Amino acid sequence: MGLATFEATANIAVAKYWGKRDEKLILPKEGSLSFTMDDQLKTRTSVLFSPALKEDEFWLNGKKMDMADKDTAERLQQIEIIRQKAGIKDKAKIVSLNCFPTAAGFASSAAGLAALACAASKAAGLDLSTEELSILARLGSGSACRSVLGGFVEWKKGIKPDGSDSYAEQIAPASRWPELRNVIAIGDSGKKKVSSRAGMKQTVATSALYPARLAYMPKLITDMKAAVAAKDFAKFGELTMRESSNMHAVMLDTWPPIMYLNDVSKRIIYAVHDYNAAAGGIVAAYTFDAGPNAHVYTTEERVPALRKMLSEIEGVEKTMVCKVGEGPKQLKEGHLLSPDGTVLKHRFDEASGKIIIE
Ligand code: 2P0
Repeated sequence: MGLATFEATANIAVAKYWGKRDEKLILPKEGSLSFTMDDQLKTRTSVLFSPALKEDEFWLNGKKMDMADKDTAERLQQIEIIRQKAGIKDKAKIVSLNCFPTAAGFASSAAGLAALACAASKAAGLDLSTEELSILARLGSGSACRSVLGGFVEWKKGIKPDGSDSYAEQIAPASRWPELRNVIAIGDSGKKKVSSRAGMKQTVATSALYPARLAYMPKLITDMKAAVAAKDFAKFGELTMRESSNMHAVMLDTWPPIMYLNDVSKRIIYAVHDYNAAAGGIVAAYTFDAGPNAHVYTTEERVPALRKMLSEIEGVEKTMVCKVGEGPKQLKEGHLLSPDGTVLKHRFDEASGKIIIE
């Protein structure tokens, strides 16, 4: 009980979550599948529960957040549940640092809220199952429920109104497909115009194509799991690209329309198809989230050529290569605050990829 620090990483979905059946409990209309990424896309979060604290405090990327803000309060609803589970009344101090560009289509909220579930429950003296951690993380952000596990992960939509059966499970560990890579092509790291939360709500309310998407997803998930189990990249790749397009189609069909893909994204789509045609089969597969950056899944031996091809596309500013990651880990040192509640001066040094604590 007291202070705990965890790191969790982003996950990039291949069968995507876009739409809720319950806004408060963050229950999805359909299941989804993702790979958890390695620690190049990570959040470190330290949590302290202490009777000495007068109020809950949340620091994100070095800035104290306004706890009266509705969005912040919603995202932190798991803290009160953790207090109830632990039977404590202590206030919490949360310090979180994202080590990658926030709000640019990277699922920074997923890594952050998964790290929060792990750190806060441990700091409160709880030893929770991955199902319980996944449910807590889900209450902060849907996709976060998948980041409490490493490898290939399924978020089961569940059918119960209380959400107790809506959590993530590992389908295969990272070691199942160790040669799988995500080559990320970053063209625009600016803040997105429509948040995922607002965008998906609008899609559910207005898109005439959305029911067709929901009807196709159960088979997609079955087929995708089979393709991963067989390590059948060609099948996995085709399903991944078609699914990305399906989600972006319902986004465009939303009223008013939502468009996360830009001209750079479209150039990448065409270039990957040309690349696959030259290779004589599907060896690279793009997927785009709620942003214009491409996540191009491929296998290790293809990375140098694919990375070169992507970096030469007009508008691509940076590429990075991620492996599949192992999931959250607890840190015994490198806390972002001290046991007396002092927030330590900290920053992410992009050049070295390290967190500097002074
Ligand atoms: C996903 N996305 O499956 C999909 C693909 C974006 C596109 O999950 O409202 O930040 O906090 O539950 O999890 C982004 O949505 O939304 C997302 P909330 P979240 O990764």
